[in-house]
Amino acid sequence: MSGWYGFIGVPTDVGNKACGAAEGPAALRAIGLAPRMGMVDRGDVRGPAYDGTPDETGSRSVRETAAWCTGVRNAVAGVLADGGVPVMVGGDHAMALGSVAAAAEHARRQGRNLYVLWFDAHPDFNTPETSPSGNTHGYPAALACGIGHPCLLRVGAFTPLLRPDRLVQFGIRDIDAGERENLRRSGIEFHEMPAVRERGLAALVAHTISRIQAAGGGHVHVSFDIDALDPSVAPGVGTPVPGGLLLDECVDSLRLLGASGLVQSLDIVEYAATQDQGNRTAHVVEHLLAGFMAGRDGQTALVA
Ligand code: Z70
Ligand code: MN
Ligand code: MN
Ligand code: MN
Repeated sequence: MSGWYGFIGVPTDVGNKACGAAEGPAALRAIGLAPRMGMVDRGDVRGPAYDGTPDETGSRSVRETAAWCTGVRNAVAGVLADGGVPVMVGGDHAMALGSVAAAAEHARRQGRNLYVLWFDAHPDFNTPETSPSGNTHGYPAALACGIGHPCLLRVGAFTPLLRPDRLVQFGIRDIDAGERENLRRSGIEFHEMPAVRERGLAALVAHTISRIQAAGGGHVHVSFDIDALDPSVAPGVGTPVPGGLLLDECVDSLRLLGASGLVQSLDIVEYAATQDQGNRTAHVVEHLLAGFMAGRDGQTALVA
């Protein structure tokens, strides 16, 4: 398949300083990720520092999160407009609001439906009312579906950016009580780990791809939080949750997604380099990307 990949670094911990994701992109540049994988390096998005002071809704760093997401939105829009596949490397998952905004605007211009596939230990479907922490990295999936903090809903050109029945989540195993109620009310399809174990991740993903194809295709954005993986595979994350996905099933799933030809934008987020054991998790990021690219380019993944 033709096309090129634009690497966009998003070095921020704006969704929760303790997640330690701000140094992720630099660590991935240090192993030469973009050139080694033939990606065009479009540089880093820049933005303000985390501010832990809660606002009147109890949310932290709302203005800062909006600024980062606006920067991400512009960078992603630039790669899409130039005909590339933007690969956003984070950095905190709050940035996904910017990616989804750009994907939604691009899809709309092309007359396509937007779908988002979300791989994560967490649904990131909190609103200020349900969030136990006020951390904006718990908000982005809900914001994409049009619910949450009004200042953040204004990041995109319109809201909702995404129809709730076009969001599918995989690998979920840490849900807050109010967040579960939000998911239920919005009718989100989310596959928790017992279901993933029973049916198989790649089979679930293949089923989702078929469903999208049967509905006429569209723009699929994949938002991959590496804490979806089991901490024994990917220790370099801020909030490790046991009982997660294995590397092979994630690589297989990303290969299927690449091969589907539907995926036009990809986030790989929450790499906390300071928590990594050597470069283990950095290489996990490389394997995930290699799987996606191999599927898309119709080749076999070859990573040392
Ligand atoms: C929790 C919250 C979260 C990432 C933790 C945690 C959300 N549900 N996301 N780590 N990446 O505070 O909303
Ligand atoms: Mn985070
Ligand atoms: Mn997560
Ligand atoms: Mn997340």
